[in-house]
Amino acid sequence: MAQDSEKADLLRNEREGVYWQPFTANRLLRANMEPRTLVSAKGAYYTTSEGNKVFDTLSGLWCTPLGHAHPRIVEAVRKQAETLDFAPCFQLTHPGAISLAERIADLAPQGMNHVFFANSGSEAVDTALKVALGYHRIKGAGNRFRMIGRERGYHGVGFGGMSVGGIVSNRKMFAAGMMPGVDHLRHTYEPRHMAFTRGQPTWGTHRAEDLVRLVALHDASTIAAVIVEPVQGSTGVIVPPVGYLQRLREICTANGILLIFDEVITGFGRMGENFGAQRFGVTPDIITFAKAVTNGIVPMGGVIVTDEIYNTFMTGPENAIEFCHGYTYSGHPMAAAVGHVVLDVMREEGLVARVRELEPVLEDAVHSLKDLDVIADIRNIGLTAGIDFKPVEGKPGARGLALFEAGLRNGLLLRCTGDTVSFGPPFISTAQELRDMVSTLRKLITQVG
Ligand code: PXG
Ligand code: PLP
Repeated sequence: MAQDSEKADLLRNEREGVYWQPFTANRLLRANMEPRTLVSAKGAYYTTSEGNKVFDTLSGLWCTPLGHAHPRIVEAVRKQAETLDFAPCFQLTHPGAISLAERIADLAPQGMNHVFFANSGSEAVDTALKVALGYHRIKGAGNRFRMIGRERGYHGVGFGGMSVGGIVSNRKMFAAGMMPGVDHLRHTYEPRHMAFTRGQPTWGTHRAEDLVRLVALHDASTIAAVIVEPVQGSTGVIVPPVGYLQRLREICTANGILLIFDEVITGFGRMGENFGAQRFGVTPDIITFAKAVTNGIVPMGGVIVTDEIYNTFMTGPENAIEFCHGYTYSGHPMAAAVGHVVLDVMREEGLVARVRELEPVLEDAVHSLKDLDVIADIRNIGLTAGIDFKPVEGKPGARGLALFEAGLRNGLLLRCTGDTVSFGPPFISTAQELRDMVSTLRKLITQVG
């Protein structure tokens, strides 16, 4: 009885909008609490309040590659809560954060040996931008203040990440709060040149030359950093053209500009390597990470920087704080404990190698939908894929929404943004589950039209 009334209260609160939900059409959600309420999760599946078991096609929001309720993680959370549940990280530390930083540095490209912790991708990005500004200032180049982002980029919702981001709907309402001096590269997605490409497109490498133009326009001496996602995740899996990231690296190096890879989605195995940097063979100066580092169970994010950047900060009086930046929860003991187990499980179960094995399975599965008239493009890399649907005439987004709702009642939790569906299934998925995911989607498409 008590439980029933509790449930009724919850539903009423939701309907009244007490809980203002992020990136959500709140009124639409409140009118459709069923089937959109998730009540439990195990392995690669969620259960909805209607009792439907749905396959987690995006690993939560790209963050739970090991699946849900992993017994080792559950145990680590319990144990850490009993031992050291919180430790201040300003002028103090604890063993878990130090050793996790070391393990993360070991996974990163050579020469990137220093880790600063935050609690989300947005905080990681803001941290990275501040590292870039501080680095140049210490070097006596404080006039290097410009940041270069990219159209269609997503770097979270902090003022910094929003400013370098390239999604207009996330920017226009807050235009007055943009960081000064930010410019953008064009994105590389041109479907007429690359539709239905498997892996990296060969068209678009020349778009890296945009950076040469921006350097000519603003002068290198005013530019601090370039920030890009190796693969643009949020805008529907936009894969970098062959050689594109290499060319950005060359131009940055030639002009003393720092290169930041935002690896919040591509980090920790999603590309079949520890980081996208290794998959694409390009070493940036700064990597941002979040999400999978703790399997999404306890929030954590951070940045990895080169020895050169770290050593530049470690100057001045020995008792001075070198970087006046940090969060109450930086290196949180609960997150650090979970991070350790996640890295243990990834190594012991060979999950990064498993991504490499599953990549062709997902690739073949998604591209098998090519015959469907309603599909405009299919793309994939690592354990990610994006499918664009042709919009219903006069109703952009309607097809995506219909697929999403149908999925929830037919075994699939789909991530639909507009008429694009993105896939980032758990690394623990079986090949059969990936094939079933796509054959269920085919049925949904037929059903929804
Ligand atoms: N950078 C990148 C590259 C991201 O993908 C962030 C920063 C921000 O992270 P936080 O933890 O502050 O949200 C992200 C987050 C989606 C989706 O459906 C993607 C993200 C978040 C939520 C949904 O693609 N990316
Ligand atoms: N606002 C106030 C009033 C604070 O005291 C603090 C931290 O002490 C913050 C914001 C920042 O919070 P966090 O460190 O969790 O990012």
